[in-house]
Amino acid sequence: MTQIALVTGITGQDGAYLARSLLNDGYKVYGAARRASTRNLWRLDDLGIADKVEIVYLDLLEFTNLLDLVRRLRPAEIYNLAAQSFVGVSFEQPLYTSEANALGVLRLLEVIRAVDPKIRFYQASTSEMFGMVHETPQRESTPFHPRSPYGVAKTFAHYATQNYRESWNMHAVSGILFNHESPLRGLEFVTRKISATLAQVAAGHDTVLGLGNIDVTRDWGFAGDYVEAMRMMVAANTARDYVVATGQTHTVREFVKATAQALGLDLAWEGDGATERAVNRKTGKPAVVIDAKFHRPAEVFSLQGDPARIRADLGWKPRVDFAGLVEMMAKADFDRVKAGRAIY
Ligand code: NAP
Ligand code: G4F
Repeated sequence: MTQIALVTGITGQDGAYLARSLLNDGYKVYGAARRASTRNLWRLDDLGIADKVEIVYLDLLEFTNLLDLVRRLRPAEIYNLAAQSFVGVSFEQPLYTSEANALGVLRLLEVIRAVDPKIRFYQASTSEMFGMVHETPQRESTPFHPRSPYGVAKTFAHYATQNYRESWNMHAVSGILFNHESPLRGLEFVTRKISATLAQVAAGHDTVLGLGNIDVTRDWGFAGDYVEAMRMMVAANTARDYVVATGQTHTVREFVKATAQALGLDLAWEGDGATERAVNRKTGKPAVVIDAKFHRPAEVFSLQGDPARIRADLGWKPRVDFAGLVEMMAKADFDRVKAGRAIY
């Protein structure tokens, strides 16, 4: 019998990779999207699966909408990837972020409890919950200390998922995923901003990359690897939460340098603090500058995950390392720029 999966956040980075993975294994995939005034399925187009996913309208703020959909589709698995996922914006829109990322998850859990508690549920938790980290590396037992409205809302959703598992015996699990990136990453996130802008500089465009704090560190992996971890958690015999990470950490500055190298850009770094910048030796023009508008009211300075538990229990491990990720993103954006294709 064909397995049915409902994937919320289908227009996002992870939605696209997860849908492809499920389709490859014969699933019927319903992709839940918010109504938009323009078609926004470019990631599904990029992976060549736009006509294979059945799009349904869903907004996490609409209880009846969620109830009707789950009643009608009767999925065996629900992956909740939908969220206001940009930490920076959550400081400007904390109420909306909480409606979607915290209460939206509770709405979905209530719907599953009412329709069929046997539906398996995946919640997209995040390393942002560790925030001002209490130990390094961070593991499942590390206390949470979120530093943004986004992190606070996701922490609520994380505990709600755990509570429904414990109260109603549901297979409801949270993946505590560290940053994962790809050529399909949104342009507002720092890695893709770097790869897209430096690809333009390398192609001779007159563009400057403005960044905030480049000393922060992140544990960056490849999104295509991380959606496999989601599926393993949902398929596991025991419902359990897992940290999903590479275990390696790098600064934003290192990401910039590695991307420049992958693109053959020769940068000369000068100055420090607010005046630090990198000049393109070929043109003598600044290619990277520090711009205070990208600083956040509260910062998560360092993240490094310990994926030991998911490796031991489920056999998951990342396939793409930092160098591979940087090269993949730089090449994809350079090819887009060279071909004159749209940069989304
Ligand atoms: P993304 O590219 O920003 O995608 C987010 C998706 O959520 C989009 O499809 C978006 O739709 C949808 N969405 C936003 N608000 C919604 C609402 N009210 N109702 C229904 N859909 C809504 O994010 P991602 O990188 O794929 O991440 C997927 C999930 O993992 C998110 O929950 C994120 O918070 C979490 N996460 C991500 C990472 C990471 O490093 N990528 C790490 C840990 C956790 P529109 O296209 O209409 O905006
Ligand atoms: O790429 P970022 O915006 O990702 P952030 O804030 O770590 O959040 C991402 O990962 C989380 C998992 O840990 C997810 F839950 C979340 O949904 C999202 O996918 O920023 C990374 C770091 C930050 O410390 C930020 O301050 O880069 C720093 N940064 C420096 N300059 C910048 C910039 N970030 C952005 N977006 N833009 C800059 O110009």
